Amino acid sequence: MSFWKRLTGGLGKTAQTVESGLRAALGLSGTMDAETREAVEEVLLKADVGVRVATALVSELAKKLPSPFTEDQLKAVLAGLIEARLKVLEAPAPLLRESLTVVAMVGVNGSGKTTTLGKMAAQWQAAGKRVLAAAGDTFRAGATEQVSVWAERAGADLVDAGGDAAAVAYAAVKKGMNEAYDVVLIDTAGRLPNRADLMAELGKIRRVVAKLLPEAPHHTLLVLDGTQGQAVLRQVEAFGAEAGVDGLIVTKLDSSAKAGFLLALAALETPLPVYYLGIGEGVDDLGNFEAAAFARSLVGLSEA
Ligand SMILES: Nc1nc2c(ncn2[C@@H]2O[C@H](COP(=O)(O)OP(=O)(O)OP(=O)(O)O)[C@@H](O)[C@H]2O)c(=O)[nH]1
Ligand SMILES: [Mg+2]
Repeated sequence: MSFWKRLTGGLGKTAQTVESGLRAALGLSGTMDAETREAVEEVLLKADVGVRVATALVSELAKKLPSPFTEDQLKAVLAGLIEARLKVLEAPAPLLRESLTVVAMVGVNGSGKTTTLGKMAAQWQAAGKRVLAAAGDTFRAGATEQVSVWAERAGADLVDAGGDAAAVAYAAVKKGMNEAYDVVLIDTAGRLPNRADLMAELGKIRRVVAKLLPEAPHHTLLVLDGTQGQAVLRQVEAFGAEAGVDGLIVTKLDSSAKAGFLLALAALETPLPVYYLGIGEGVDDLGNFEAAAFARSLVGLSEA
């Protein structure tokens, strides 16, 4: 099954809310009168797009929709408006460079860093790349075991050098350079951005890695738990500045009813690209973010 089809299933909870809400709104008058506008706005708020985006979308809808409008027209116009807004989140280029690419995964506890690292490793290995995973979560008991299981499943190699996270990352990048790997994927411990000591550790990882390879880490990806909705905006702000984050991954969209928060990510002053979406716990439940597919899935439309 295509990732698009699975995305539609993956966004199921949010899409159900949106679709049934839109249908109810449509049942009111079939025009964008005050009552219908309010009902549509409420649907969008339930999907957690945020107040400003919801208000803006409703007035854009009112301008674009014929009067009266059909369900198909409502969905198609809304999907188009959402797609236009989400476009800024599309990744400008693939993560991998021609030569060794170092990618660090960061985020709060339990956001899906290790799982996503495993899925990425598997995709790249399957594409013929040589992937080295670094067991850089030296805090949580069982973290090394977890990343080693994922590495093995992916057919990737693992560096578990002992010492602190920076030492592990250093050893991994060194091995990656010496042995001509394509990617070094660094797992890190979950941390709250208000813990200065833990945030400093991320800085240390970056510094030691840059000693070996000046532009490394080439990407620092903030992994966001998609079930948290708008709450992740604070994480984007806090990690962004501190940790040199240049891209996002959104996980657990399959269990989220708030997938609309991507519109809030897109509305930030400097939006960050979304490199991957996680839609399950399996190794294949990872795909690239595409604004059009996401927008259509969100309003319950089939593939264009
Ligand atoms: N449904 C669903 N579950 C996911 C997804 N991604 C991760 N999970 C689950 O979320 C839980 C946490 O995932 P981890 O990968 O361990 O998260 P982490 O960020 O590495 O956690 P810490 O290292 O403890 O900070 C696990 O039970 C995963 O199986 C996803 O896309 N969908
Ligand atoms: Mg982890």
